[in-house]
Amino acid sequence: MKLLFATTNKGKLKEVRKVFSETAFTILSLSDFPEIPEIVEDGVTFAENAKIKAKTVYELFNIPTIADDSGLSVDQLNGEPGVFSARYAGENATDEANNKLLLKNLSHFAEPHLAKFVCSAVFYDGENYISAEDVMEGKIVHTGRGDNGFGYDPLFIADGFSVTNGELSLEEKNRISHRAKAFNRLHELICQKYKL
Ligand code: ITT
Repeated sequence: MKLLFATTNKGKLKEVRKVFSETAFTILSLSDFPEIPEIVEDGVTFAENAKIKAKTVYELFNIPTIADDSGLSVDQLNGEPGVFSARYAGENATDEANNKLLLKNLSHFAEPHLAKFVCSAVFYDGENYISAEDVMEGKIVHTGRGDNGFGYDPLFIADGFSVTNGELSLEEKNRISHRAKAFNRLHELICQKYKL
Protein backbone atom coordinates (compact mmCIF):
# COMPACT_ATOMS: atom_id res chain seq x y z
CA MET A 1 0.00 0.00 0.00
CA LYS A 2 1.28 3.46 -0.89
CA LEU A 3 1.16 6.26 1.66
CA LEU A 4 1.92 9.84 0.74
CA PHE A 5 3.82 11.66 3.53
CA ALA A 6 2.65 15.30 3.52
CA THR A 7 5.93 16.91 4.53
CA THR A 8 8.54 19.14 2.99
CA ASN A 9 10.98 18.40 5.83
CA LYS A 10 13.70 16.02 4.60
CA GLY A 11 14.76 15.12 8.17
CA LYS A 12 11.26 13.93 9.03
CA LEU A 13 11.02 12.02 5.75
CA LYS A 14 14.21 10.04 6.49
CA GLU A 15 13.01 9.11 9.97
CA VAL A 16 9.51 8.08 8.89
CA ARG A 17 10.77 6.12 5.85
CA LYS A 18 12.94 4.15 8.29
CA VAL A 19 9.94 3.42 10.54
CA PHE A 20 7.97 2.08 7.57
CA SER A 21 10.88 0.14 6.04
CA GLU A 22 10.22 -3.59 6.07
CA THR A 23 6.46 -3.06 6.33
CA ALA A 24 3.67 -3.43 3.79
CA PHE A 25 3.85 0.32 3.07
CA THR A 26 5.81 2.40 0.59
CA ILE A 27 6.22 6.02 1.58
CA LEU A 28 5.85 8.58 -1.21
CA SER A 29 6.88 12.13 -0.49
CA LEU A 30 5.80 15.54 -1.67
CA SER A 31 9.02 15.77 -3.68
CA ASP A 32 7.32 13.20 -5.98
CA PHE A 33 4.58 15.84 -6.49
CA PRO A 34 6.09 19.26 -7.22
CA GLU A 35 4.05 22.48 -7.14
CA ILE A 36 2.12 21.89 -3.93
CA PRO A 37 0.39 25.08 -2.78
CA GLU A 38 1.52 26.32 0.62
CA ILE A 39 -0.47 24.68 3.43
CA VAL A 40 -1.66 27.14 6.06
CA GLU A 41 -1.07 25.55 9.46
CA ASP A 42 -3.49 27.63 11.50
CA GLY A 43 -4.46 25.00 14.07
CA VAL A 44 -3.69 25.68 17.72
CA THR A 45 -2.60 22.13 18.51
CA PHE A 46 -0.17 19.70 16.89
CA ALA A 47 -3.07 17.32 16.24
CA GLU A 48 -5.12 19.97 14.43
CA ASN A 49 -2.22 20.98 12.21
CA ALA A 50 -1.38 17.37 11.37
CA LYS A 51 -5.00 16.84 10.27
CA ILE A 52 -4.92 20.01 8.15
CA LYS A 53 -1.79 18.79 6.33
CA ALA A 54 -3.15 15.27 5.78
CA LYS A 55 -6.55 16.46 4.53
CA THR A 56 -5.12 19.13 2.21
CA VAL A 57 -2.69 16.72 0.58
CA TYR A 58 -5.22 13.88 0.37
CA GLU A 59 -7.65 16.17 -1.43
CA LEU A 60 -4.97 17.15 -3.95
CA PHE A 61 -3.88 13.62 -4.87
CA ASN A 62 -6.44 11.12 -3.57
CA ILE A 63 -3.72 8.94 -2.11
CA PRO A 64 -3.95 7.76 1.53
CA THR A 65 -1.88 10.36 3.33
CA ILE A 66 0.13 10.58 6.54
CA ALA A 67 1.29 13.81 8.15
CA ASP A 68 3.27 14.93 11.17
CA ASP A 69 2.99 18.12 13.14
CA SER A 70 5.63 18.33 15.78
CA GLY A 71 7.70 20.71 17.83
CA LEU A 72 9.61 21.53 20.95
CA SER A 73 7.91 22.55 24.19
CA VAL A 74 10.16 24.18 26.81
CA ASP A 75 8.88 24.32 30.41
CA GLN A 76 10.54 27.63 31.33
CA LEU A 77 9.08 29.22 28.18
CA ASN A 78 5.55 28.07 29.03
CA GLY A 79 5.55 25.49 26.26
CA GLU A 80 7.10 27.68 23.55
CA PRO A 81 8.01 27.41 20.73
CA GLY A 82 5.28 24.71 20.49
CA VAL A 83 3.32 24.75 17.24
CA PHE A 84 5.52 27.65 16.11
CA SER A 85 8.72 25.59 16.33
CA ALA A 86 9.48 25.68 12.60
CA ARG A 87 8.89 29.44 12.37
CA TYR A 88 10.05 30.56 15.84
CA ALA A 89 12.46 33.15 14.43
CA GLY A 90 10.05 34.12 11.63
CA GLU A 91 8.47 32.64 8.48
CA ASN A 92 11.01 30.45 6.64
CA ALA A 93 13.49 30.77 9.52
CA THR A 94 16.54 28.52 9.33
CA ASP A 95 17.24 25.93 12.03
CA GLU A 96 20.26 28.05 13.05
CA ALA A 97 18.11 31.17 13.54
CA ASN A 98 15.53 29.22 15.57
CA ASN A 99 18.23 27.66 17.75
CA LYS A 100 19.85 31.04 18.35
CA LEU A 101 16.55 32.61 19.41
CA LEU A 102 15.80 29.67 21.71
CA LEU A 103 19.13 30.09 23.52
CA LYS A 104 18.63 33.85 23.75
CA ASN A 105 15.19 33.39 25.32
CA LEU A 106 16.59 30.83 27.76
CA SER A 107 19.59 32.93 28.76
CA HIS A 108 17.69 34.45 31.73
CA PHE A 109 16.80 31.06 33.18
CA ALA A 110 18.87 28.66 35.29
CA GLU A 111 19.66 25.19 33.98
CA PRO A 112 18.30 22.56 33.57
CA HIS A 113 16.00 23.79 30.80
CA LEU A 114 13.51 20.92 30.84
CA ALA A 115 11.83 20.37 27.48
CA LYS A 116 10.07 17.81 25.38
CA PHE A 117 9.52 17.11 21.71
CA VAL A 118 5.96 16.26 20.72
CA CYS A 119 4.84 14.56 17.52
CA SER A 120 1.27 14.21 16.38
CA ALA A 121 1.04 11.73 13.51
CA VAL A 122 -2.12 11.41 11.41
CA PHE A 123 -3.40 9.16 8.63
CA TYR A 124 -6.29 10.20 6.37
CA ASP A 125 -7.90 8.18 3.60
CA GLY A 126 -10.71 10.54 2.62
CA GLU A 127 -13.08 9.06 5.21
CA ASN A 128 -11.36 8.45 8.48
CA TYR A 129 -8.59 10.00 10.47
CA ILE A 130 -6.29 7.80 12.56
CA SER A 131 -4.05 9.62 15.03
CA ALA A 132 -1.17 8.84 17.35
CA GLU A 133 0.86 11.21 19.50
CA ASP A 134 4.04 10.74 21.52
CA VAL A 135 6.79 12.70 23.24
CA MET A 136 10.52 12.60 23.95
CA GLU A 137 11.50 14.24 27.24
CA GLY A 138 14.85 15.85 27.92
CA LYS A 139 16.58 19.20 28.28
CA ILE A 140 18.08 22.01 26.22
CA VAL A 141 21.82 22.69 26.48
CA HIS A 142 23.66 25.87 25.53
CA THR A 143 26.36 24.35 23.34
CA GLY A 144 25.10 22.78 20.15
CA ARG A 145 26.70 19.44 19.24
CA GLY A 146 26.34 17.02 16.32
CA ASP A 147 25.32 17.30 12.67
CA ASN A 148 22.73 14.51 12.58
CA GLY A 149 18.99 15.05 12.73
CA PHE A 150 17.54 18.50 12.11
CA GLY A 151 15.87 21.44 13.82
CA TYR A 152 16.65 21.70 17.53
CA ASP A 153 18.44 18.32 17.67
CA PRO A 154 21.95 19.75 18.34
CA LEU A 155 20.62 21.49 21.49
CA PHE A 156 18.51 18.64 22.92
CA ILE A 157 19.65 15.87 25.25
CA ALA A 158 17.07 13.14 25.84
CA ASP A 159 16.53 11.81 29.36
CA GLY A 160 19.05 9.09 30.16
CA PHE A 161 21.53 10.26 27.48
CA SER A 162 24.67 12.39 27.65
CA VAL A 163 24.91 13.13 23.92
CA THR A 164 22.62 15.45 21.98
CA ASN A 165 20.11 14.20 19.45
CA GLY A 166 22.42 15.71 16.84
CA GLU A 167 25.03 13.13 17.87
CA LEU A 168 22.66 10.15 17.59
CA SER A 169 22.52 8.02 14.46
CA LEU A 170 19.19 7.71 12.65
CA GLU A 171 18.70 4.26 14.20
CA GLU A 172 19.48 5.54 17.72
CA LYS A 173 17.15 8.53 17.42
CA ASN A 174 14.40 6.31 16.02
CA ARG A 175 14.60 4.08 19.10
CA ILE A 176 13.56 6.94 21.39
CA SER A 177 12.05 9.77 19.40
CA HIS A 178 8.59 11.27 19.64
CA ARG A 179 8.23 10.80 15.87
CA ALA A 180 9.32 7.17 15.67
CA LYS A 181 7.09 6.21 18.62
CA ALA A 182 4.07 8.06 17.19
CA PHE A 183 4.52 6.59 13.69
CA ASN A 184 5.14 3.06 14.99
CA ARG A 185 1.80 3.31 16.79
CA LEU A 186 0.15 4.85 13.73
CA HIS A 187 1.48 1.94 11.65
CA GLU A 188 -0.10 -0.55 14.06
CA LEU A 189 -3.43 1.28 13.94
CA ILE A 190 -3.45 1.45 10.13
CA CYS A 191 -2.68 -2.30 9.98
CA GLN A 192 -5.58 -2.99 12.36
CA LYS A 193 -7.97 -0.90 10.28
CA TYR A 194 -6.98 -2.47 6.97
CA LYS A 195 -6.51 -5.95 8.50
CA LEU A 196 -2.94 -6.19 7.23
P1 ITT B 1 6.25 20.02 7.36
O1 ITT B 1 5.17 20.91 7.94
O2 ITT B 1 6.41 20.19 5.88
O3 ITT B 1 6.12 18.58 7.77
P2 ITT B 1 7.97 21.50 9.16
O4 ITT B 1 9.44 21.44 9.48
O5 ITT B 1 7.40 22.86 8.86
O6 ITT B 1 7.69 20.49 7.96
P3 ITT B 1 6.33 21.35 11.55
O7 ITT B 1 5.43 22.45 11.16
O8 ITT B 1 5.75 20.10 12.15
O9 ITT B 1 7.17 20.81 10.31
O10 ITT B 1 7.44 21.93 12.52
C1 ITT B 1 8.26 21.07 13.21
C2 ITT B 1 9.47 21.83 13.74
O11 ITT B 1 9.72 21.42 15.09
C3 ITT B 1 10.71 21.45 12.94
O12 ITT B 1 10.92 22.31 11.83
C4 ITT B 1 11.81 21.57 14.01
O13 ITT B 1 12.17 22.92 14.15
C5 ITT B 1 11.08 21.12 15.27
N1 ITT B 1 11.21 19.65 15.44
C6 ITT B 1 10.21 18.73 15.36
N2 ITT B 1 10.68 17.49 15.51
C7 ITT B 1 12.00 17.62 15.69
C8 ITT B 1 13.05 16.71 15.88
O14 ITT B 1 12.83 15.39 15.84
N3 ITT B 1 14.28 17.18 16.03
C9 ITT B 1 14.52 18.50 16.03
N4 ITT B 1 13.60 19.45 15.82
C10 ITT B 1 12.33 19.01 15.65
